[in-house]
Amino acid sequence: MELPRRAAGDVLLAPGEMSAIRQRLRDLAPRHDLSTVIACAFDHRTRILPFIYADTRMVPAGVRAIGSALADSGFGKTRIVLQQWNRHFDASRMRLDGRIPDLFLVSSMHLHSAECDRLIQDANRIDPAQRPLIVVGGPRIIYEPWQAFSGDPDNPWGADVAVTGEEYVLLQLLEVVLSIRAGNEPLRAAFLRARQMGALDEVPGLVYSRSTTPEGPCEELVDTGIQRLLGDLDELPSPVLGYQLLEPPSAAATLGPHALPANRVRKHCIVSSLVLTAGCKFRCSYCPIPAYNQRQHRTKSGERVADEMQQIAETYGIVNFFGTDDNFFNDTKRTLDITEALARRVNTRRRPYCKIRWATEATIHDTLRLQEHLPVIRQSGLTALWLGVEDLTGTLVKKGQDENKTLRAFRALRDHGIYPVPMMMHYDAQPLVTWNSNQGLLNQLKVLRKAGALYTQVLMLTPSPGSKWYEDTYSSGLAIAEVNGTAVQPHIVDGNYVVASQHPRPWLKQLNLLAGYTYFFNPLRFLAALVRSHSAIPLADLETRTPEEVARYSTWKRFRRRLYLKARAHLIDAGVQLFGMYGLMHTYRRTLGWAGQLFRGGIRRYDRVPVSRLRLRSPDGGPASHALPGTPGAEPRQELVSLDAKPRRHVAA
Ligand code: B12
Ligand code: SF4
Repeated sequence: MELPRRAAGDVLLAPGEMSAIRQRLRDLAPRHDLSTVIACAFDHRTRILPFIYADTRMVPAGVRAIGSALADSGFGKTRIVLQQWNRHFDASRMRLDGRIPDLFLVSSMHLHSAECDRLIQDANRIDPAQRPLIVVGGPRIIYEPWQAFSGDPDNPWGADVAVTGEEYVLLQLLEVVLSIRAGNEPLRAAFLRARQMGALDEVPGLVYSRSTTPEGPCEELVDTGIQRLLGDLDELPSPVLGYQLLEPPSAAATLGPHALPANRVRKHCIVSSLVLTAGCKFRCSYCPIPAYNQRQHRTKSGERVADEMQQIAETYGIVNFFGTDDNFFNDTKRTLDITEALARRVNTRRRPYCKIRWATEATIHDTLRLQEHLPVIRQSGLTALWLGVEDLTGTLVKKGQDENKTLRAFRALRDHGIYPVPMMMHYDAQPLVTWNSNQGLLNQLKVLRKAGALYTQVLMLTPSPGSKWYEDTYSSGLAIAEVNGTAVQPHIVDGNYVVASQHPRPWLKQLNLLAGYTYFFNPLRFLAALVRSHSAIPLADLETRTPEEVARYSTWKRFRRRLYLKARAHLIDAGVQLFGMYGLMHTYRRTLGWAGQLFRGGIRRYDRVPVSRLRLRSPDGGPASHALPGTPGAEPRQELVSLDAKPRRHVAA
């Protein structure tokens, strides 16, 4: 089920509202010496192809954005802990400036659920009188917020509130809570009062728990509805701030005295992910993105993007960027606004612009549509484009792509100096090899490699919360619940493991994924790449130093530099092959066992979508926006007799 749509005309925040709340909080902040720890949940068992390396060497934009929003609003005493870098972090022992923080925020994707739950449970071990206000958010929570609350009365744990939206929702929540907080009252106590007063119900984008006693187990969840979206992304706080808040990588369970110094950020984070645009005009049935964005396409202005890249490059020395776009080429005017602004600065050939390289995602259809603009797009520094090819024959999904169009798009990109990276999807009906057509997985990989793909990803279709197909994947019996008594755990629901298949031999599908990668990354191809490189495309050997620097070189040094740039452009292909083989070793190590499990059989499938065990309702007792069909709560609400419900004094701060 997709997320429901807000009423027409009430989808976006009023222009200027984001800037206004930031200012209002800045005014409130000096009266509240808040300290915050933001944890990014990360399950290290997920470290395999095709995301190995990108998963740990790029600070996730979500936690960085939340940290930036807090710092920008006057709450600079904030630390971002990445489990990617601090795998032994123990929330029950966290101290910031020698004290337990007031706020503990957890961000998680669905596949990192086990770690997300552990972080919340650790924080729950803190004495309730001192416990921070626990808030969860991120891609996992946006679609299934109830997962942050245990539905097991024998093992109660949970967050205080789940945020099903973006920065604005958190800031609005803070504003409400701080506006009733008395003096040095614990923040969580103020939150509990706000909850009791119904003040949270006016903040769309929250799910909070209710229980009969303040510290008792959660009995039902209240869903305040779908968030309003920020339309103009220029109103967001600068991402530069977030990098100042990172906990240095360590093996310790506790936090260090200081955040990672600016001059050491680049050592650990070589790529900076940046929000440029959000949303996509297509409606692929397996994708939750269009509904999440309420069919909106939101962007930053070109000047703003160029400023952000400049500031990050100058402050931290990071010159590689990844746009978190769903489909960067979605809208011609907006694409050109960003790329032309960047190209203008790159063309000055000044630092840091001459060094900036970036990549993002787009569709084949839109790449062809924007063909004539590829020169300026490349000038902007775009060097690689991830393309949702999925299936060359269009059997699985059609979004304006087929073999001919894909090859045309690849050619156009490469001719203009942009590496195309195909994202493929393997599915039950796709054979490994076919003899008379290009339907087979290896056939398609062969075509794409020949067309110049240096890297690829091949994922198996998996249930994706918030997508049109989500429930069907379960109710049709496609989704596997357990194999041989081993339950399908969230960390393997990432497209790299066969967890939804009606193939009579699902283990074969798992082996097909490995065969696909082995076909693409192998020693023979590495040797071939050394001789006949696919990476030596136009502009791959472009000078990244300023003309003044190069002018100072002697003729010999200039010659050596040219040689180096040419050799580097040539060797990238072989380098990617080596990297692919390294990642493949981890992929074999992790996924081969699952193929074995599937081979042994004993597969039990879901017959319906898993839903919240807890009742989920809207503030007025009606059905909740985030409830899946079958969730308790469709029935009229019975009033909870709550100790919490005792009238309390409304204390204005
Ligand atoms: C970049 C990206 C990656 C990078 C991440 C690298 C990195 N370290 O950052 C790479 C390539 C490694 C990657 C891999 C995968 N990804 Co990915 N990825 C993205 C992408 C395109 C951008 C993520 C991003 O930075 N967004 C921008 C930030 C600002 O948005 P955000 O994270 O959602 O955060 C906002 C809100 O969620 C909220 N928020 C976030 N955290 C918190 C916390 C609190 C307390 C609060 C209040 C709010 C809050 O506020 C933030 C600011 O607006 C998204 C799609 C998208 N457009 O978001 C998919 C996405 C995150 N990926 C997804 C998936 C599924 C995967 C994979 C499993 C592969 C796959 N099957 O597609 C792997 C997992 C790898 C791993 N081991 O972790 C899904 C997650 C779905 C889910 N329900 O969890 C997404 C949403 C795409 C989709 N299908 O919809 N991915
Ligand atoms: S084109 Fe990509 S982002 Fe757009 S709906 Fe399809 S899968 Fe989602």
